[in-house]
Amino acid sequence: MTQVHAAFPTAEWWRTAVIYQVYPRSFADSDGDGVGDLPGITARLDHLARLGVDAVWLSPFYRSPQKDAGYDVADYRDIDPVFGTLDDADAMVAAAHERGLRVIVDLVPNHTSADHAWFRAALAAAPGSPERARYLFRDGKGPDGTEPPNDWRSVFGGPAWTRVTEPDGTPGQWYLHLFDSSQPDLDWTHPEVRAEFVSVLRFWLDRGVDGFRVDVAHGLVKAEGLPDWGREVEMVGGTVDAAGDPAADAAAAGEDADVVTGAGDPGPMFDQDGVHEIYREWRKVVEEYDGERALVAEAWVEPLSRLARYVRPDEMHQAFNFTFLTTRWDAAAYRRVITASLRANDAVGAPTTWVLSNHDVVRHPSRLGLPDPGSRPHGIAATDVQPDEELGLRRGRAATLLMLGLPGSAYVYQGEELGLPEHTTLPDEVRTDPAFFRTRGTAEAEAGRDGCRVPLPWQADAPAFGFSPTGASWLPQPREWARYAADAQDGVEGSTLEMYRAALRLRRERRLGAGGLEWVDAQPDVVAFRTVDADGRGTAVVANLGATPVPLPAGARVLLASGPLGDDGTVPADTTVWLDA
Ligand code: ISL
Repeated sequence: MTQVHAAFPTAEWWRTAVIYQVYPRSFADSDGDGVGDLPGITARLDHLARLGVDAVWLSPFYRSPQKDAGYDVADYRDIDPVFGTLDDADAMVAAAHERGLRVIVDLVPNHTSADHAWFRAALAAAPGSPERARYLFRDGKGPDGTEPPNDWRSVFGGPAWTRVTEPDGTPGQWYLHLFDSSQPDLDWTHPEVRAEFVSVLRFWLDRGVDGFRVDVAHGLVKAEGLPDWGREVEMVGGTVDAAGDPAADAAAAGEDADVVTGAGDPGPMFDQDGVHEIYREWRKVVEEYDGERALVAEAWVEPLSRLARYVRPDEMHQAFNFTFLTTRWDAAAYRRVITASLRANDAVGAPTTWVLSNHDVVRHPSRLGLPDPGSRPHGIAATDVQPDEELGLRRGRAATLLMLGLPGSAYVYQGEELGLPEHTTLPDEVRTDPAFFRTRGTAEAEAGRDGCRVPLPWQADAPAFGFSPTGASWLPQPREWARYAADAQDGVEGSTLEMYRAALRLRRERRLGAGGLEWVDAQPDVVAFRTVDADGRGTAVVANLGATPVPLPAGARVLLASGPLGDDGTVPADTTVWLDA
């Protein structure tokens, strides 16, 4: 047995928390307009308390034209009418706290919406004006400025620059947007931008929120002079570059090396050293408040040792582990990424996080049901190869029990506790993701992220499966989702919902989040580790990612399994068990 991570006795909540991501548009709709809202969330908090999570992170609910589902914020201090009011937000936070649930809100500092007062003022003002200086306006290249200022591409496809028409009607300057053209990037070298976000942090801290998930945390600072890059950017799965082969990089990394599942070079737009200074300032701000408020980085940065720079003691508290999320269904790859994650975070005294699904990626049961299990397409359309739903669910449950047995903090994306698959046959007419529109008709066409954002099924027999009182739903739900509805799984032995509830109960009772981790010798296709709590109580996790059953250790007492075990005391293919050990 090799110990790679030591147990610790007591801890701040964010070191071990299971955090549930609510995607407000799609969680629960109280007023029947087909879009989820804050009163809907409040009314369903008992589901989360009963599930056994520690905290809730909500994707943006701020005032927004919803060009990127709320990640385009027009007013950081107000709620969009589609989601409710500030009073509704206060009521939601209070109701969560009454149930012992902490609340993390989403902060989007890389860009505002084009509808934000600052950007409107910038458009109305002249080149070189103070109003434009808060964003990244530049003159175009070429004799008439008809070429963009540099060669950067938007993460959502197409150029990262859009040319404006000046107030006098002439073709004018260009502004940078790493995402949609409705999301202009702020200039973080500007003191007013820095001061504004500290003020926004305080606004929400004063209202009692427990922390912030920081969107595109690696993007705020750009390389001086905005130099050309000569490459395409794609944050998940790495950089598209003929010269680089992410798979080969990962293979070359070897058992003990730092692991990457994408390519390393972040380009001049991401992971610049200057971002860390911002988070040091924010850390000081949150520490002025009581109650262990936390900052979480959404940073697509590799390798893991580089990501760990975001969670040094004076920066953020957690960073999403996307290297784990993008790991293929392969036992050796899982062993490598788990070891590398724990080592990298232990080196800076931060907890490791684990995540399999969120609102930007194909839901993990569907990814694991693909011919290349665990690969990550940018959405799945009806014309694409379809995942094997049954196999995917089986592997998805096994992956979940593997994840929830690990020390540190884990994220659960709404609906994964129901085993929900991706909606893989959405008609193009209902899609809303800017990445779909910006890549449409190109060689890089993406179905986009709508398929993981479909409203939740709560009741098998109700209109819109109980998502809304009227049966309205902003995206259509597949008819087959009746069998995934929460009420169809409640109290049903072996259901995915009951598996998540049992796992979270055991995780809490056995303090798995604060446990150490030692690898147990096992067959090549098996991920097997043991964790021991501060009182010496051990739990073993055995995940069989191979095709043939493996025997349980002699005398093992099974605590929980992701699927039926063999009559002969074996762990079948694509199954994870937790053992008292
Ligand atoms: O979703 C992606 C690809 O599938 C990512 O590249 C994603 O764009 C990136 O992780 C940043 O995501 C965050 O910021 C975006 C927003 O669209 C995402 O929903 C959000 O999670 C822009 O604000």
